[in-house]
Amino acid sequence: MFKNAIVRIPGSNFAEGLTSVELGAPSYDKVLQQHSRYCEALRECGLTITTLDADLNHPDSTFVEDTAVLTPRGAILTRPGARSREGEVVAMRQTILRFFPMALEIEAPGTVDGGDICEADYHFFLGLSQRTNEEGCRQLAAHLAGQGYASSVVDVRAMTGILHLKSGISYIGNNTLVVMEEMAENDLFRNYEIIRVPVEESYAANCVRVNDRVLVAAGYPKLTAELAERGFNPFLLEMSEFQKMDGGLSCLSLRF
Ligand code: CIR
Repeated sequence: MFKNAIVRIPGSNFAEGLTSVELGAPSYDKVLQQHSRYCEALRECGLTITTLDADLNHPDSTFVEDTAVLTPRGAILTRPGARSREGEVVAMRQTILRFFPMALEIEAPGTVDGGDICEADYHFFLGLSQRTNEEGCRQLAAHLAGQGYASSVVDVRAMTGILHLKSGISYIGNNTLVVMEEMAENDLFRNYEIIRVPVEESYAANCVRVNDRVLVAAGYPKLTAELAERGFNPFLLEMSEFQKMDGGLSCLSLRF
């Protein structure tokens, strides 16, 4: 069960953040509306939200998930792989120390984006990506081992369609992974129930279990129906403006 979430209001320069997709520029009004609805959804799932002010020095800073890995046993601050995002961790540290007695860190030359880290109960999948490097995975695996967690590395560097591991897989509890088609056969996932996301719905593979609900991007009927059929309770949220900046549902909050 999660009790808390940390979010950050998108800044007016949100559209100046990094993106690899060509879906047009996000509308700031819609960004704020979608963000506000996302926060309401987290509240409806029972979470208490800590809302940080917009940070105009970091246009991508609303994607707070990338700055930390929070487990029931402790906090680990990351070292984001994009230069323009490194400074986001400084501001997040103070917030995290309000909830956790201390925070471990990833040190140079290691890089880790929280979007690459998929927690599946006591096992963590660490995405080796354009943002998270081998040294980052090594340091994070050691920190997690110190907390009693096992981990394995999933190399997604050759998968150009996704930014982070969690753009392609999500753990939604009940030993179930939601996995985009391209990764569904990966042997590392063999001990899990797999919900395959059809190619045309790949964006929706980034979904988030929050207590009794699973947050899912709106507009992906096949995945939504399959989740419902399997007894999960989907909560649909419009994500169009975040998708334009390579963002998904998980990256908009840190949950713990
Ligand atoms: C970036 O490129 O860093 C941001 N525009 C998007 C980050 C999305 N984060 C995530 O999926 N965890």
